[in-house]
Amino acid sequence: MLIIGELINTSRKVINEAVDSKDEDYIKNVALEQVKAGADYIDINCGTKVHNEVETMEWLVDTVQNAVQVPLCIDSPNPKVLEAGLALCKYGQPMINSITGEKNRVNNILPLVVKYKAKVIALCMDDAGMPEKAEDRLRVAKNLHAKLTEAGVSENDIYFDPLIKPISSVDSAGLEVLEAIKIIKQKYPNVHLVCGISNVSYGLPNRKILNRLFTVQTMTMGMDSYILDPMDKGMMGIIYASRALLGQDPYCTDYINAYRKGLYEEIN
Ligand code: THG
Repeated sequence: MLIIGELINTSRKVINEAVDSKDEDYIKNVALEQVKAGADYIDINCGTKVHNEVETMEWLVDTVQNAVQVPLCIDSPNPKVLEAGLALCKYGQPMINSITGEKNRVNNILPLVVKYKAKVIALCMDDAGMPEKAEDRLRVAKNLHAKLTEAGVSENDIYFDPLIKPISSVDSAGLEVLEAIKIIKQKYPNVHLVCGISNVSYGLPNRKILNRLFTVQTMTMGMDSYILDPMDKGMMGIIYASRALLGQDPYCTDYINAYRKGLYEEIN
């Protein structure tokens, strides 16, 4: 299970302001708090900075690494931004977020995965666009699996993202993702599955309940990594409990230790 902390994203107003004012202390603190809360990787996304995304990524990577010594998840569709971030990564194995089945992205990003020996998030979309059905996702996953493994990428470094769409726009969006996880895991038992969970609840009230329940449902189907807010102690409790219930936490050691450290919320 990898927890990828999502909070350093310039689509969030607080981060956008900290980047604009070069507030290093603010960014460092958000990185540190996420690691203390249990994040294994820190995602860095400055996609809203269309005119200086490369420079912003470089500044954020350096700033975060001045606060924490954890690996980073460099989040951009742009190969130049990815390479700028990767070149500065100092701690552990970096993660590329993301490649897709689109010709351009495969041509430009696959060489970076190999060069930096990175883990890679592979979005289940291609030149045909966003997937609808579970089978559409499997088709893209097959194509990407072939290209990645032929290039020498180990299955253990591949994280398929089925792409979560809001259930407020398509009733069956959640169900198709659950089915996709099942059939991708059936075909490729050694790859990983990851997602940004909060898309599922977009446009609806009381989003946390949907995000938390969908985390349990996707874990049950075999998803094993999440891009989320690790400071959400309710969510972290659900993840620790769900791992233990699914037999992924021998002797419930992590569940107990995280409880003792106060890493998740107690429910009365
Ligand atoms: N898959 C992959 N990468 C991703 C995503 C995904 N990267 C970006 C995103 N989705 C995950 N990251 C975030 C970061 C912040 C927020 C949501 C997802 C966030 N959203 C606020 C909300 O939902 O209410 C709105 C922003 C605000 O604070 O103003 O904080 O799916 N591979």
